[in-house]
Amino acid sequence: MASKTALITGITGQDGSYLADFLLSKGYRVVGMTRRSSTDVHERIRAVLDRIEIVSGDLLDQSSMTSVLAEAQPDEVYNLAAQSFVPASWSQPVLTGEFTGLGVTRILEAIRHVSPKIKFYQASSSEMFGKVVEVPQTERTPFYPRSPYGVAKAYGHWITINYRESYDLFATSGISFNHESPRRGLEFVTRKISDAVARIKLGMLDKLHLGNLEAARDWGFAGDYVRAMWLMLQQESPDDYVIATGRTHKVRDFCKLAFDAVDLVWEDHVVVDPHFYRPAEVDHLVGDASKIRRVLGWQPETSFEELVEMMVRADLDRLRPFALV
Ligand code: NAP
Ligand code: G4F
Repeated sequence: MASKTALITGITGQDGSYLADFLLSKGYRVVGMTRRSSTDVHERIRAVLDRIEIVSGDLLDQSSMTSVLAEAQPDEVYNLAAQSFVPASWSQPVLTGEFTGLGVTRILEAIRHVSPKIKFYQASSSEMFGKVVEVPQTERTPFYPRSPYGVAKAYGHWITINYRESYDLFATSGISFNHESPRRGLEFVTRKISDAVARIKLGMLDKLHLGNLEAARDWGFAGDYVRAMWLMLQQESPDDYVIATGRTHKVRDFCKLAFDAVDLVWEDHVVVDPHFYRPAEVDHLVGDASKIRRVLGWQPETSFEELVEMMVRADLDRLRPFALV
């Protein structure tokens, strides 16, 4: 059987890089869409650059989305591109709506016109649950987003369902809870902590400034989550799934484990800094992934404790050559 072709938007991001690794291991032809940049943005996909194809496109540009699909001729499209950092969505709310919300419609329109047979995955987010109305959150839990990002994701989620119902597209939406890795952006709290812990251990830093330590998240490993995305597109019919571990921890728990991993006491180094508080917070997320477990047989393979350890070790290894001691 000829190998399948997958187009990944957001291939330079955390999830895009893990998904590219995963699909290559499955024998896919992988095409990654990137936007124009004056600097090198391929750091996370450097190891596979010679095995994938890169095409130029931008979620803001309808004609580029159509050209990318016509050129790549994919069987599957994974839409992972977005302005994904929640605080930036308050400073750039309109742009976040354009990228993270309307960008989804642009891709769906391109699919409709170029090849309606394409299977489509939309990266929806547990941020849509926001000020949660029930615990744990399932595919049926109503949304109450608390940031322009969450609102834009809710739009992307519903337009995906709408195109499935209006045009009979194979359009699916994975409602992912937070997932992290050594490839996570440094601005997100888990990687900010693991990076700082490594720097403190190596004598390069003394204090770590954080915001709300009481916020609770259902944190999993990104490598496990891209497998769920792929499974969703291997089914006979499209559906939406919560992707989560079902366990929740506070930011302070992550701190404690990360500092423990290098025999440091977190209270000696963490400073609470109101600068990092958000205009509206999402206090407590925990997902109920029983549907994806039951229907697709997916479950996470990496525990919270293993994830923290993996991230701290990776940052120590990365930073050790730069340490003076
Ligand atoms: P990420 O590391 O921030 O990656 C975002 C990607 O989107 C980057 O490749 C970025 O390209 C690209 N991008 C941004 N704006 C674009 C535009 N206008 N045109 C084309 N590409 C653009 O995010 P991630 O953690 O991998 O998350 C992947 C997706 O899952 C995102 O949609 C995110 O919102 C969603 N999600 C993530 C989580 C999570 O916990 N990680 C949970 C739920 C949902 P550049 O390299 O050029 O910036
Ligand atoms: O790591 P975060 O920035 O992730 P957040 O806001 O939960 O969003 C991530 O997960 C979503 C899924 O639910 C994705 F859709 C989204 O794209 C992104 O990947 O913050 C986590 C928590 C927040 O409650 C925040 O207030 O950590 C708290 N926090 C405390 N101090 C901090 C900090 N967050 C950041 N980024 N930096 C801090 O210093």
